[in-house]
Amino acid sequence: MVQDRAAAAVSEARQWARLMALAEIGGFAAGEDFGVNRPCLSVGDRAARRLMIGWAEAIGCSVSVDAAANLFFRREGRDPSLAPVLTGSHMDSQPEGGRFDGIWGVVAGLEALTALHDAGVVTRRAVELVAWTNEEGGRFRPGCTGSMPWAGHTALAAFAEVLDPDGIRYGDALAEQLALEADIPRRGLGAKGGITPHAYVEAHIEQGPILEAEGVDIGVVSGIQGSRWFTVTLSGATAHAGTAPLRGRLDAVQDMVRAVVALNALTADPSDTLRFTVARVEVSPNTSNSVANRVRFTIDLRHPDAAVLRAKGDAIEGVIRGAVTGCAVSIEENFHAMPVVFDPLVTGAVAASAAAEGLRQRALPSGAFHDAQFVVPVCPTGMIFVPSRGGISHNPAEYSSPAQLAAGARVLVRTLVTLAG
Ligand code: HGY
Ligand code: MN
Ligand code: MN
Repeated sequence: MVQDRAAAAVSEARQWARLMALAEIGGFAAGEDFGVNRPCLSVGDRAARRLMIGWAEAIGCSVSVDAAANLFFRREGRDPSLAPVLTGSHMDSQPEGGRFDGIWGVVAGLEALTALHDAGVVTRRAVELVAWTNEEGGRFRPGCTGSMPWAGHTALAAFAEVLDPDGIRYGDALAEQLALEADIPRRGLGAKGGITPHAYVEAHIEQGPILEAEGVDIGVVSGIQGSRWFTVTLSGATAHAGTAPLRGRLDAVQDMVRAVVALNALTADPSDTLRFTVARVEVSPNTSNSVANRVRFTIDLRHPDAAVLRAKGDAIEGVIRGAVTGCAVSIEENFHAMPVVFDPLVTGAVAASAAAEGLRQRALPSGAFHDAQFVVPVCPTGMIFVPSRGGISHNPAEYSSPAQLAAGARVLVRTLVTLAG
């Protein structure tokens, strides 16, 4: 079988060496761990992209970039008139991220293309690899600002005015990136502007504990739970911490506490299925002896059931307004990803590929969102998971072994050959 030849050409050592080379860009030691801080549209991001471009061009791939700065690598198939099969993930990391989240899926895609090249396998359909812009939403909120415009879910212009912590506009950071990559050929933005793929499969670390706990090698991902992100701004009045009576203060921190306590009650879930996180808080004037007149905090709400996600998310504003005692409230929803179910065309190919490799597999949903979530309405979509040590991610201790990642790459190349013919 052609799939066997392609899988046999996957190199565990080459894939690991590339991952470690990329981890050096923005890498930092954290105790005995090694983390990565490589924000999207940064100097480090551009250096990592150049590294990928060099490796891809060495095996004859053509390179292109679209208006959202999504970066594409294309390996021609026998019939250029056919829609390509697309694989990919993201290269940006969390500020205290690990060496595998996102970037492994891109390197695994390159490993698959390299294996096809080395094995002399030419598929019927072209195979394309994409590095999506800003999946994490760490530097610029929200995430997936590359895949959402590509999929037609949200217009690229909607993100232009988003500011990073240094006050840089997303639109300016994007323009700078595209100017510095002016030597790279352009392609139309989006499945409509470019070429609608025949299918999409994304390889990613699980970022959860299930595969490791059950001794399973490959996760055949069934779908992704829904995520909704909100930014809440409470506006009060600053005052002297020593002289202003507590009665009558418009204290934005105290009102945030009241709001979060009320939201904890709204989102309480004995089954521990719902995910509610407040993790980014900006306070001003942010001095110990002036009452805070403004607090901006984020809400990350997730659930696999669309009805629950809608009901709980829609209740947030009323709960906050009912809990605060004096501050003005403004709330903005800036990420709205409803749950998705992956297509049997892809999940079936992943399961068959894992079986052909003699690997232990199981179906499971993804707790983390991914660019794949937005590709679902465009073409048949699926994902491949490999185990994460201790289920740890978004943390320098994030780890998957060279062997686990090579098994994932062999399943990926088999899946791509099956889908591309
Ligand atoms: O937050 C997420 O789920 C993704 O890992 N960025
Ligand atoms: Mn990721
Ligand atoms: Mn992530």
